[in-house]
Amino acid sequence: MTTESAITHDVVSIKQQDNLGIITINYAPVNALSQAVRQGLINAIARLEADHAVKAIIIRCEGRTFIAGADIKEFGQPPTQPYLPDVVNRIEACNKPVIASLFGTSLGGGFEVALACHYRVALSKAKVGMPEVNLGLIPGAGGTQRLMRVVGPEQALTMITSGQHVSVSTLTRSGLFDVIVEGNDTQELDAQSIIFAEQLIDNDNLEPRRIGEMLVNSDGFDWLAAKANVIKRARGKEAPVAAFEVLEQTQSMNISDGMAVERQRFLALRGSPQSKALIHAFGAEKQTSKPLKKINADAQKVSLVGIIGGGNMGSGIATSFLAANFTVQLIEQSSEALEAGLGRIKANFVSNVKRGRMGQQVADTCLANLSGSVDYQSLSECDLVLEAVFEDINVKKELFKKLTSVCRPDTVFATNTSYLDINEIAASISRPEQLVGMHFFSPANIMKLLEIVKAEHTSEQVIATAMQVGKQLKKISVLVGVCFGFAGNRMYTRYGREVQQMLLEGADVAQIDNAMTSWGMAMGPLAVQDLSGIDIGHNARSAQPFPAHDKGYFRAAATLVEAKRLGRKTQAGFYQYDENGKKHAAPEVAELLQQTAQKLAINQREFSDEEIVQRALFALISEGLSLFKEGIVQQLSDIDAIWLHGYGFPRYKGGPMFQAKQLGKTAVAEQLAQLRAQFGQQIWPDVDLTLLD
Ligand code: 3H9
Repeated sequence: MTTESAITHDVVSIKQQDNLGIITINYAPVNALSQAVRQGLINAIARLEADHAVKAIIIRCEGRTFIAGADIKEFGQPPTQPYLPDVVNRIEACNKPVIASLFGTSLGGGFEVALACHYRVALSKAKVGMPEVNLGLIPGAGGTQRLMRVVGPEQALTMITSGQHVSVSTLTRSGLFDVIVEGNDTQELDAQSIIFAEQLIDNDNLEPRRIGEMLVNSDGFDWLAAKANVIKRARGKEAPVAAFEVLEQTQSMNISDGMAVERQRFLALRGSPQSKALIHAFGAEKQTSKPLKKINADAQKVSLVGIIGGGNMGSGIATSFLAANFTVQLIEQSSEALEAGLGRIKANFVSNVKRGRMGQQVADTCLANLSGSVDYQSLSECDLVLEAVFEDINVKKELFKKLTSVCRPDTVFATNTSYLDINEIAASISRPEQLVGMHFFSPANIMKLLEIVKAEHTSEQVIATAMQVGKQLKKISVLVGVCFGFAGNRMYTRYGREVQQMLLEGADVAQIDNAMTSWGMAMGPLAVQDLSGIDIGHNARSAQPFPAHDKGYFRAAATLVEAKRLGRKTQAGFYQYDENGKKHAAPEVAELLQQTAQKLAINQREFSDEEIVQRALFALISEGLSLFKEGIVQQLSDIDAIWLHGYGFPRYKGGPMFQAKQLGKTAVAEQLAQLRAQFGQQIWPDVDLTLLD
């Protein structure tokens, strides 16, 4: 006969089932280790330990996951008792066997709790990991110590310094799990956890097995080589290097000394600028799905998607949709172009499989949802039709006119334009409320950023639908308004303009790129120009005369285009490229730029790296503040999310607007005033600095 009793607290409850004590954490959304959860765990362990009827204890969670880590919401505040290291030590010290029941994602502090338990039962589809480095931290509650004891320093280092979530099914031989339950069924997990606990009791195997009492086996591990590797991969991030140092320093220590070293490093990192920036980045991403002006409509259901244009962009977008299980109808102008487009999509899936992004079976299932046609009529039943054709406003107007006659009245129309005026396109069709911008970034199947562009008449329901689709595509979807370049490219233009100006003022090509990459940008701005083709932006700009107020405006690019140096494709741009594509300095570029500077009466001088970074960063800050003021973005953090995911801004610097806030209103005001005095109001306009409050 089964006897049961239960005590329910807010977030941690205890149920007694025969001689088992079952602790349940129920703290939505991800059972993070808030103060209440930590206190609840301590109380529950103490209570069950004191209860003579209880022989073994299970820690399990309700909801979508086992504990996903420390509560990030508490990170801005001073630590409160009970501290997590004390909680995990209390669990490990328990004199009855404690079993963790793992599903979902057991991350950071959650994984540390699991490692402090004496046994672990996990679903094979569950994931575990120490993602603290992604927040500029190292594990701070024994994670470095206990993980290293179980899996050895090599695997512990890989997991801790990469921050990756690792599937339990790939860790079957790691020694981390005592039972792996196939699949993803949490009821089955509960049942198997109970069976495992009962077996311990039946076999009188009640002596807790503590990881903290194990020794670290570092035999044959090359710490020196590992260090070089960690530093190389860290690319300026402090936390992975700190994690390495803690592991190396503590490998022979007992658990309590090791945890003391770990804790000290954890606390030092907790207040660091990098950690603050990374925590901000995490929040900024989550915030993109919560625009300040609430969207007052429900999303329409989208499953059949038409994509017009199978070039690089269109095929990348189609790949993205297929990978998210949408059905895609690709449209091209001719059967040859269609074949080529379908071929590109298939090649993307081949690459996905080759790079381990998905298995062959999943790729095949996705591709089974792809078809193509040269006939627009085949789009008649689509829920969403997205165009990725040539950037010509008249072509796009014609296209949407055709779509309004072919598609259902409720079909959502999306344009992937990067710069064109969506209001103008919308005004030319009979259903302007159905048109939205969905601006993907190239390669669209890889880049996480998606700008959802709300035009003047776009309906709330269409916005809700586009945002929902973005979420299904697993993109960082940011709602923006219409202006030239929307949020990201408008700022990118301003950034590029500043770099161009500095070139004319005498800053060296390689110096600019090196200064920016050393600061953390993924690529130098001029190497990017060479890659994308200097003529592309130049041709787009040449529809307008050079602005009278801005004599340096993209003149460096114009100079190079005149000299037929178009970038990598001509093996000559801001750099020279050899036949293997290797980049070299091009002294003639400096001469060409010097001549242009002379013609424009711009004096050349030397620059420091610091000045280069400052000018580029302040250009972004200034434009970002204007965008926010104009309402193109609804929250400053959206700009950061855009720059982190679309333009290679270093995540550990948080984004341009985070940088502005860190510098503070006064410092930003001073810098902008200086630049305004030097270059004029039109280039460095007044901005509303109260927006930084
Ligand atoms: C740590 O543990 C330090 C310790 O070593 C030492 C301490 C002493 N806290 O991403 P989603 C929220 S460091 C609070 O949309 P998904 C999130 O904001 C921590 N809240 O869902 C969102 O809220 P909202 C180590 C959290 O299914 C909601 O949950 N842990 C936390 O795509 C859903 O999130 C991490 O770094 C948290 N820790 O992904 C884990 N985590 O709905 C970071 C999430 O209001 N989290 N939320 O917007 C993740 O990687 C993903 O959120 C997760 C779920 C995989 C868990």
